[in-house]
Amino acid sequence: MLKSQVLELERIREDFPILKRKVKGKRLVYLDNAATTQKPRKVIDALVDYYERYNANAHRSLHTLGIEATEEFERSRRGAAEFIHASPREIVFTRGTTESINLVRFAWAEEHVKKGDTILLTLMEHHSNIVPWQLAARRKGAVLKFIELDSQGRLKLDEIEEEIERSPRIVAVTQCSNVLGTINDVARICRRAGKAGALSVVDAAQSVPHMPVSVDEMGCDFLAFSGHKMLGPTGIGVLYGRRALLVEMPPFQGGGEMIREVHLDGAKWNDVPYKFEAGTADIAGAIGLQAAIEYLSEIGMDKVRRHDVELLKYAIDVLKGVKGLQLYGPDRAEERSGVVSFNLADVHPHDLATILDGEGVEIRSGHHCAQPLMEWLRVSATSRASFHVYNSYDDIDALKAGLEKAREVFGL
Ligand code: C6P
Repeated sequence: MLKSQVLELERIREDFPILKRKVKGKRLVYLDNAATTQKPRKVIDALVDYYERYNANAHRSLHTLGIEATEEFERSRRGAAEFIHASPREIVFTRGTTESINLVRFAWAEEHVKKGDTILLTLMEHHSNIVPWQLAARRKGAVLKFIELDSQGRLKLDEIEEEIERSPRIVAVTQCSNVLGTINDVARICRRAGKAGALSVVDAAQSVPHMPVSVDEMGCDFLAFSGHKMLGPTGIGVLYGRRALLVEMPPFQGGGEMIREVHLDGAKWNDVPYKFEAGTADIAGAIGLQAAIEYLSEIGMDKVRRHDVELLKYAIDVLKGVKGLQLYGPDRAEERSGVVSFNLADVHPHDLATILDGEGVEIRSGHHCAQPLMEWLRVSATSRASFHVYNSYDDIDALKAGLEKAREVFGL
């Protein structure tokens, strides 16, 4: 086995029970981490421990179990805040990136976007960072503008800066593309947006799980990410929001816990962040997310990033050696996060994914919820392999072997 020069892979792989299973009689080679990651024992144990020992609602009951559940839930909020260098009061728990962005659309854009305003996006956005803005624009009579990419799928920075000078209302941009892997200089974009009086919204679904992220350094107004892409459970995510903005925003949903008092003729809102957390939260999810954050922090996000780059370099090299394979995204591993998208001649990505599955290699095929980007690439779909801390060079070799098998099957 080619060992990682950054991580103790054998030890890490031991932490993930699922990696012991077989797929179609073959070793599981899980390369669909951009869709969702696998979970370490520490996360699974944290979920079981909550349900077995102190299951209760948070912020409601004053009994022992209720107090313990509340303490752990709030410890998770502090953990998430520390992880991205924010204050716990700026951390709103949501169901994930999608809900986080929709929260900004309903609670901020609904009040502030006016007829004729521009909402600036890029061609590499996930549908979660397009459709909410389409809905807002339609309702308010605003206009969407999409920044172009260069031939390697990198954002045209000059173009985005020029557009920002024209004072858009919102600049919503992904930190890393889930298809191309491209990493965007969001700090520079947010700084420019701030100067031009535009709101900056960063989709960090593919960055927070893979590299150190500091909202403090980035200077964004809002940042969204999902627990399940960073070794945590599904159903939990985070919206970071600058405190002053959260304080002045109206609630997103109405219900229990988001109020201070309710009378027949009206209600007063709770403090932030609780004002945005109506109803019983995903308490187990938040506790599981905290375990994932601790797990990643023990490894160190610098190392997670270096491991990604190491795998990317190898993958780009290996995949370039597969005849008929077209790779998308920046050439340099340093310019992308742990994602490689490709097409093999005219083989449909779903057929390719099925053949690879037969070899135990799990990749994603399709439009990856980024259809405008597919249109720009002039394809209907791609195949995509994506990495995380437990992936090794061996996994990439298995991907290459599967691709060679596909070439044989399709007579290429
Ligand atoms: N991308 C993928 O396979 P949710 O579903 O809310 O946790 O995350 C949405 C989302 C938003 N932005 C980006 C950049 C994303 O990659 C995703 C999720 C998955 O690429 C599922 S479509």
